[in-house]
Amino acid sequence: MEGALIARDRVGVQDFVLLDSHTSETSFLNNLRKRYQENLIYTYIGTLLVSVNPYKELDIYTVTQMQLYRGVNFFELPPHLYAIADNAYRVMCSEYNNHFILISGESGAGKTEASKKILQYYAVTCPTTEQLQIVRDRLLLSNPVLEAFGNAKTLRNDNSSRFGKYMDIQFDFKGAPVGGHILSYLIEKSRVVHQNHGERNFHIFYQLLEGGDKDLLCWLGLERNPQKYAYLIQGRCAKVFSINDKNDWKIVRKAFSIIDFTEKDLEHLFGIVASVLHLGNIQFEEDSNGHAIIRNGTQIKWISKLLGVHLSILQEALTHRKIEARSEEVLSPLNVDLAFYARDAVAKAIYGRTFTWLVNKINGSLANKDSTRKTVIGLLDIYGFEVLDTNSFEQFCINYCNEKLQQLLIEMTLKAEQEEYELEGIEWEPIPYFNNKIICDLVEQKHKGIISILDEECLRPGEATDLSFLEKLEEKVGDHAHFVTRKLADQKTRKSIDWVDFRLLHYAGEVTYCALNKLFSMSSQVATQFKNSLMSLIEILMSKEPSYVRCIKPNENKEPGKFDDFLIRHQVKYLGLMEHLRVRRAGFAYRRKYELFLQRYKSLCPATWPHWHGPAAEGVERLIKHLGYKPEEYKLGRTKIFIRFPKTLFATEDAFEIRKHLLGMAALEACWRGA
Ligand code: AD9
Ligand code: MG
Repeated sequence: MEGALIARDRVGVQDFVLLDSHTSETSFLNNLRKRYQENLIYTYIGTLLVSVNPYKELDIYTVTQMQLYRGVNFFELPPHLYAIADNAYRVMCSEYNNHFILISGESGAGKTEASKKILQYYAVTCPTTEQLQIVRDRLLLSNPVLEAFGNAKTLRNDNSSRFGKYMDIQFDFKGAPVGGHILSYLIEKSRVVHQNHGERNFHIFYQLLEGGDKDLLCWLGLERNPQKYAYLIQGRCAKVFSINDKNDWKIVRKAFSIIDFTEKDLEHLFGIVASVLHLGNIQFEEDSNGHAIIRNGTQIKWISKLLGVHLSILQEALTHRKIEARSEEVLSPLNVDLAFYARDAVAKAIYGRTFTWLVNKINGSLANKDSTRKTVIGLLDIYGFEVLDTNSFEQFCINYCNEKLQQLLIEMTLKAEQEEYELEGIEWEPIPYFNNKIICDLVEQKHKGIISILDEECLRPGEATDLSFLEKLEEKVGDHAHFVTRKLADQKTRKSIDWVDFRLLHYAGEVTYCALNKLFSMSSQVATQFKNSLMSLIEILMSKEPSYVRCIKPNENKEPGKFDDFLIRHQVKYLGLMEHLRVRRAGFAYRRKYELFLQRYKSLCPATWPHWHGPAAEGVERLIKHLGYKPEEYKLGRTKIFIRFPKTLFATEDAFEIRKHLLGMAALEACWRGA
């Protein structure tokens, strides 16, 4: 018993619910730190998994480990992603219902890695046939392709997802993965034409230049050196120590061939990637009328060839805009500034559409055509909450998305908890918690929310400006507790206010968004579409059984083993982990189905050992009577035993450890005697 206690002291408890001391943030953090220092990156709060990014390879994702977790009850083994994955899978198979695993946390916390590990777990442990191998491979290989086009190096993460991803894995009645479907959310297109210092464009550009063979580059009119391309050098870090573009290119090329892309598809695809690079190098100059004309003819010829668009149409598109006058379309020439703007808009649009095409194409190859009923496990891996030096419309969308997921989690965990008590006939007092619905409403409410105000402003073409948008915001939501405007321009010294911003107090922290350069007023449709797609995502999720993984980023430097107390405490706070723990502990810290409880501890009572033949509930009653549980320590529900104090279960666990030890000795003794 002493041994068990010492071990627990060193490595902490594997379920926060079992923390002995009161539920203070400090003891929570101490437990997390202790475990992290022992490379134990996973800890439960009941059935929710908390994961702290180790920033180093751990030996816990081997096939042997996967097999260890396969088909084993949730709490029987140390906390792991595999336990979460396996639990969802087993419940899906036995109850034939749909599940999702929501992986959340800020940028760089480990969401994408977690989702890939879960997918690998299913690929390795689920039954399959030779025929289904291809589906399995495609599911796995869709990742490198989407990451090449949708991920990029940012200051926070060398492989940051710049799009949201929801992937359904479909299973047949035998539990074999037979297909999949991916929904993608708002790719950060602005990155195609602009990157902040220390950041890169999407991986694919660098992969193509580093890895593409000579003939391919020649055919695309590209040079190998990324420094030659304006769209690749703004962040001044084309080379990244942790990224091997050449190798990644090989992986992506191979993946393409498995996911059913023909050579013709790839020709088009790389042609588009290359034409984006050529576009970035197009320069304009002024003609004698002050109109923009294209300066470098070679680039535009390459684009025309690669996109298959006639040269004159392309030139026109970059230097003119169409306006409607008296129901006629008239071409109006652009000045140089607007032409640069048009060029970037074309590059972003091309890339955005290509990404959508890519997702559709992958979906085509993952589609399962047979019409028998399938169950699904959905994996949600969205870009994490982020605060940059300059936060624009895209950060607004990313952070709003995280706000929505937090809302979903709050509703579903609290709801599930309350329902469970109700279902089991146990009394329950709700726990106060911060509900971020108020912030979601601020953003999305009809007529009154920020997105609606944006829409309204955009219905006043010619009149609306970023400033008028901000004034409207101030008028309509100015006194909202989570909204602050800040007029940066000093009205006394400047004639006009030329830029302003507003600040939102998100659940995860304050973010100042700039409404500079018409970023906001040009994005109305996008915001509404994004809002609608999130609403339908939430609907999809609400119809499924949830599991949660909460990822924590341990430090800002991507450094292994460094546990930054301040940073982690902040995440523990805003992720609502303490509240989650309190809810778990308020009524009853621990609950288990009678059958499982009896199965684990039956050796502790002569009446139930080695077999109990009556109903499990009665067996449990006998067992806990024998163990001396006091009436205030537990409640018996309809199908489960609820244990109020962790120490009760601890004592039982310790007794079980000793018993196991003794039984082991006895078995050994019997063995010796037999010999
Ligand atoms: V973002 O919101 O897309 O910017 P994520 O997805 O949360 O972010 P990601 O999974 O990409 O973060 O993890 C960031 C990096 O941390 C990875 O590239 C790995 O280097 C590292 N990481 C994350 N999880 C693990 C792990 N379980 N084991 C080892 C890890 N390294
Ligand atoms: Mg990610």
